[in-house]
Amino acid sequence: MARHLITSALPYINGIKHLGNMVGSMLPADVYARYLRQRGHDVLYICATDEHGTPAELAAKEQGIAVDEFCAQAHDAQKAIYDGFDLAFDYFGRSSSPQNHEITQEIARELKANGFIEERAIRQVYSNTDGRFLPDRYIVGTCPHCGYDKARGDQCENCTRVLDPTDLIDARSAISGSSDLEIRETKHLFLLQSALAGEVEAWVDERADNWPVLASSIARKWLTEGLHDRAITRDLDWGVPVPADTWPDLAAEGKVFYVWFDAPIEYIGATKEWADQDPENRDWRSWWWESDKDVRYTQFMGKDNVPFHSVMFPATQLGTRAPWKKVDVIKAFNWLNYYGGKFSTSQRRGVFTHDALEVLPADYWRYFMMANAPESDDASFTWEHFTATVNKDLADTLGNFVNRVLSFSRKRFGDAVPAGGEPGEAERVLGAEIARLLAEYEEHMEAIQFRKAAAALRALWSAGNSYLEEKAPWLEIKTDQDAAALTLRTAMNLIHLYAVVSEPFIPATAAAMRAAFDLPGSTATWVTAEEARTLAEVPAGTPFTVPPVLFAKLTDDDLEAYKTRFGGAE
Ligand code: B3M
Ligand code: ZN
Repeated sequence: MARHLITSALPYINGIKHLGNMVGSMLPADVYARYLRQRGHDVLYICATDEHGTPAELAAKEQGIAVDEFCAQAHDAQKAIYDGFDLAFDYFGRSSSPQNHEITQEIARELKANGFIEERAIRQVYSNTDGRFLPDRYIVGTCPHCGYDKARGDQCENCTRVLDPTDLIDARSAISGSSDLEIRETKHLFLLQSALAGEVEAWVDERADNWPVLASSIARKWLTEGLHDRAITRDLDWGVPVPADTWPDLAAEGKVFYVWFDAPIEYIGATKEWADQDPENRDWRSWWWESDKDVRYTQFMGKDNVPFHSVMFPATQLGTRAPWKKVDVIKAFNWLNYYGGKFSTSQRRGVFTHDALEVLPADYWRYFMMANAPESDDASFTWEHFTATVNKDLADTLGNFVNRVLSFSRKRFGDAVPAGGEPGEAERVLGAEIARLLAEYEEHMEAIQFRKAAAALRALWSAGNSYLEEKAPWLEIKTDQDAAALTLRTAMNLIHLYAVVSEPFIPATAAAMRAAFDLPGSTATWVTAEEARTLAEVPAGTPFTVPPVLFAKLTDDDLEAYKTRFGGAE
């Protein structure tokens, strides 16, 4: 069994994330990690809050608290929400950790020793009104490439191009809105990406063919545009300080590393945080050393993050000349829109993760989001689509099946799986269909194709319904008790199979389904093709209980209430 290192893009510390953030990073990573664990692989799923940079500084200022205190609180608030979504991280760290400081500084020293970091005097935007240099996110203006008028100094979120603040047309301060800006000279560290371009390109060529096309096309586009040297320090109070032993003058000026320099390094930093809190995890480097050929590293992220992960972070890693493990597969996502427009954190448009959990339990969201993941294209969230999907797939196809089978059997045969009857042609056909669909489901999960995997899972649920309708145990029971018992026992075996294989998508419901059967000693975490064909893992006589309704059916009134509460549907 392989070892799988999995990371999802680090949620920025500032503000609660919306469903669009969740669907493109943490949730799919969790679904994949759960699946691989169930298949018996050794999985390490690492994530963290991305805590440095200006937005954190400003948010703290606004709340009148110190920035470290702000980050500690915001980290806990985000972590609580992710627990609510049942995200089973092996570790959820913080990019402001001492471990990340140490590793980031070490990597910078190595890059310098290898000639890939250089000190340069640059002319930078200074805001007279704000009395400070303006780091890139705090300059806004018009994108020179696509004309979008709210482009930030580091990246245009419309065309995803990476920018330099001085590229912007009609630049203004995002803090004060002032355009009283001037250019002043100051020294910064530059990562000489141009010197690493050939190596990065060779590295991308070697593996990008195995990446889903969204990620490989963005990486290639970026390489074609050319790799430029980039400033990797900023004039901020909050961040990983430039190490004084290596750059005493810049350290004295209080320069810190640019947030996008230390954030990907936190994937490594958080692994060390994980190791430091438990002596059992001390071999953390074995997850990150290239010589450990059995580790397969998969990253999950929204498409705007791809350039940093496919090119900039690999350049950083390559430039150290240390054998850092580099990503094997980048799984990227398009945007999830809200009624055709963007989810927006600043305008509070859309559904935010804490509100989502207030409305309905995690599994409703997890299933809907993954079944409609923006994999090949942007996708749109609407409450109409959400409620229709919940009602059809979760309430009718899965939930109703489970409750109907278990309640009916209890009423007619009591609290144990009924005995009687011998599997016949209908069960043989069903078993073959279940085995075929299970193989399909596995294939899509291995390929990290969530929409297709969810469709296969839904087909597994539907197959149970078709079988039940065809056999109609409520009619069989009138003439042939054994026939009805066979049908119900087979259906209960399906429920148990659903409990096992649905876990990556709907872990809480899966646990409830599994707990319905009193099967001591049943530790299997997956279903073999043979078990799928025979559907006999839950033998006659197994005691069971009827779980409470698994998924509530959402009414027209619910739909209206959601639309009123969340708006944006006009
Ligand atoms: N924090 C995503 C963002 O804030 C960014 C991801 C970092 S992954 C190393 O846009
Ligand atoms: Zn643009």
